[in-house]
Amino acid sequence: MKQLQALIFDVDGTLSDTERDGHLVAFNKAFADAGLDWNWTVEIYGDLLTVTGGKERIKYFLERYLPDFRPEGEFETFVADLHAAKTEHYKALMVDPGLPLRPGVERLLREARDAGMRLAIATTTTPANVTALLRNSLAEDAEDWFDVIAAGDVVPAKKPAPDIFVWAMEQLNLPPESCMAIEDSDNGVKSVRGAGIRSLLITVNDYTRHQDFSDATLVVDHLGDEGQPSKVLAGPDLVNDQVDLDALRNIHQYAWK
Ligand code: XBP
Ligand code: MG
Repeated sequence: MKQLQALIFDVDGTLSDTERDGHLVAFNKAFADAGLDWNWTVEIYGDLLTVTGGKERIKYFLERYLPDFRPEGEFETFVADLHAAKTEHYKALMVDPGLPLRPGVERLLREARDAGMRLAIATTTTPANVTALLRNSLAEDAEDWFDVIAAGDVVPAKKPAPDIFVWAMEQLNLPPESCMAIEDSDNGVKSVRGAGIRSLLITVNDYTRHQDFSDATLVVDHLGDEGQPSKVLAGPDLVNDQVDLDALRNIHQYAWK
């Protein structure tokens, strides 16, 4: 049995509700700037979330909803430019109005950091988006809290492929038995399990609460914070009403027993 040495966090939907309140808003702003009359609703976006990655999501939208659409100029360039404009809007939204972290995220990160637990990120989103969220919603120096920030196109295949978690563990120089992943989606579960990580905590959100998390070690509504107890949806009970470091060490043992 290996000791738990690192926590690898997903970003979107896990650290913050960035999908609904960040990415979706930024996509629609970029479409309007480009003179496109596309308006992704919260509902349509729920379907589009089956595909991870913003560029990949735009392509999936076109295939599924506008199969006859042809941009002026080269298709890949059109998608890349639209996506770059979306990233600019996203970064601006992280500053104004900014987005809160989900309950207990800051508490757990601070506890883990103080205890010397190594921290990493594995996400499909663009690196600049991660930086913008961490700086504005956590702390000015929050990027330095993480030994590894694995993001976006650093690997060719995005979640549900395991590549981003494999890459993060290579950078950490740790095997799967020493790591726990914290995720919010079924695509995340597939990626984590494909990378050989068994220790998996899920915090659900409105987009993901009905997905299949039977492969997770523990499923909660959120991590829990002062006055906001965490509710266990599947897996072993929490001793306190929060997911703290003791709880993570316990579920790590449980996952590998
Ligand atoms: C997150 C995503 C991301 C964002 C968009 O998935 O799918 O693609 O929605 O980011 P996960 P970019 O939480 O599973 O990592 O537009 O920067 O690609
Ligand atoms: Mg996510």
